[in-house]
Amino acid sequence: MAGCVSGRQRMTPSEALVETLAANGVTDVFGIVGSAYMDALDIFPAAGIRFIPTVHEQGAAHMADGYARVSGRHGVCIAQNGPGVTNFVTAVAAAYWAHSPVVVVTPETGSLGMGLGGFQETEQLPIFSRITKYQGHVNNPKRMAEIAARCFDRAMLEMGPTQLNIPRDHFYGEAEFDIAQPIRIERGAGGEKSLNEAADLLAQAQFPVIVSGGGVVLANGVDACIELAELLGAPVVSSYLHNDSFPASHPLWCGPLGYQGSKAGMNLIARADVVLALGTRLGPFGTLPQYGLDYWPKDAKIIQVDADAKMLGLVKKITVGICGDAKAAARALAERIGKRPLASGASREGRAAEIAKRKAEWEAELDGWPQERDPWSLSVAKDSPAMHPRQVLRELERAMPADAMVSTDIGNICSVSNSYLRFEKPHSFFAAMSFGNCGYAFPVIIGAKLAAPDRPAVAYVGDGAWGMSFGEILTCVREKVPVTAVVFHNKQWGAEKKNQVDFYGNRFVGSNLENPSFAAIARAMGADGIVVEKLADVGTALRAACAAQKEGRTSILEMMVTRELGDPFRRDALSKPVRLLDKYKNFT
Ligand SMILES: Cc1ncc(C[n+]2csc(CCOP(=O)(O)OP(=O)(O)O)c2C)c(N)n1
Ligand SMILES: [Mg+2]
Repeated sequence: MAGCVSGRQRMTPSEALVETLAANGVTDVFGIVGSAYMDALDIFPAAGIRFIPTVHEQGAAHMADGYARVSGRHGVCIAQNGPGVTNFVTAVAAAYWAHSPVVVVTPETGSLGMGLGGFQETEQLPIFSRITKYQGHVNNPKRMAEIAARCFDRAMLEMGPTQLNIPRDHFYGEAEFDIAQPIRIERGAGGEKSLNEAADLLAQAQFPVIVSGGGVVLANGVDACIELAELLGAPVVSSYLHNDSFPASHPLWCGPLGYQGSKAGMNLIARADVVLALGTRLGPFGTLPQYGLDYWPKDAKIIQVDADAKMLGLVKKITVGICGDAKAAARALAERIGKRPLASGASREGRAAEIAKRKAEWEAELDGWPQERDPWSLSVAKDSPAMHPRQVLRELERAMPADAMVSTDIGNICSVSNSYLRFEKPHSFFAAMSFGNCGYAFPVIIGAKLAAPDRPAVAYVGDGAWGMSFGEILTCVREKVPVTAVVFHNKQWGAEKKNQVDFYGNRFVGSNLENPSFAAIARAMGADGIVVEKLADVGTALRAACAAQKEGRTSILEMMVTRELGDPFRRDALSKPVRLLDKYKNFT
């Protein structure tokens, strides 16, 4: 890379670290300033690296995650040893389950003081041991470049966060360093035998269905997935929260599986005799029954493709497991079946008609489902002037710019949005994924916007989660990163309240919220704050906010919605309360 040092040279460990960042193409690092690494921070600008100071370190690591998810490049964050570093934890766990190549740089108490309980001391390796793919500890300053480079390589190799732990005294000194060029390992399509077996199964299938997962997005394999689907005339469903893994306008697109997913997709996969699970670990939460439909086809033969061999057959029984890159595997399978007679060929038109019919039914059902119909929702919406969440989500869907990036938080309304969020291109949808932490969406979209400044950036956030994350408005304003947050103001921690409605006799412990005007707070912080109370204004507000991003303006759209609640997250995981003590006998 131009401007980077190459070959063996004498430098300081700080210089070796910064040169390794530069050698890996790093141009942005998120964090909060700290003495522990100030010696390296001081030369970031000279190395062409922008430091983005955030409000909270959790925000910094989420931003690194969003940055990585849209760009496919590393996201990098850094913080002060001790409290700065422990503030990263939740966001690193989220990035782990989002498969994001985030390099978490964690300066540590100095090696000569470690264990003495001086200041800002904690053992930082155990804390991250289960939420990183690799932990590099700079045990000697002379190894700074080597270990830093390995953290960057492993984050890409294993598609997940890595930790670079540096005792703070190890930034200083002098040594000879080699700045390594990045090692990027090409993944192949998978083993010959398993690909041949999979091709046989696909060729013999009467009703093949493809599940397109996050691995398809990571591998830039959407085109290969389309090619294979078209060869087979196979319906394509997206795995849970990977709605951007297949273009929604394609006739074979059937929408996402999982919580609040597409009934069309669920009904079609239920018919499959062969399922090709392409680039998905088939996570347990993503295939649970929904809407009373236990749709997973238990007798179907399952072909699973995943770049991580450990995921093959982990959750669902499989017939063939292929350890490979989703794009390369799809191409290899298409090549193998391209010229063969396909058992599904004769029924291709019938299948196309069935896909179209199921999709039309689902769209009609969504159109005729303006509000939730359970007794709780009907009672709270009855005399409320506020908007129905489902109608707001439909309006937002219609007004969403074509190339928008959307992040979603983990509340009830954000979850219902799964039915309404459709995308034409990959690297567009950044949901909170399996870690499911409140407070994910807003900082993630800020990171995404930094990586893709020309794309409209929109976060969907519940009012509870907004309380956790709105501080980062300051980052948008200070650093001029214009985004749009859509805040669903329903005065409750709705997703959890739903459990109290369903299981705990409407006893609302801790789930009601008193809120100030979020729009007024946004304005006080230097952003635009808009209260939206009428359905007719929803689309206009979103379009205007996305346009305002071009002028550098961040907007908070405060959507005043009713307290109605969609289906719960975890019907599977709760049971009716049992009380044995007399004093609690009414709490059932
Ligand atoms: C960090 C964190 N704390 C708590 C939870 C548990 N939780 C899941 S959803 C939810 C409620 C979200 O409320 P809100 O953001 O207002 O969205 P709503 O459900 O009202 O649409 C809570 C508290 C969580 N997932 N993450
Ligand atoms: Mg809420």
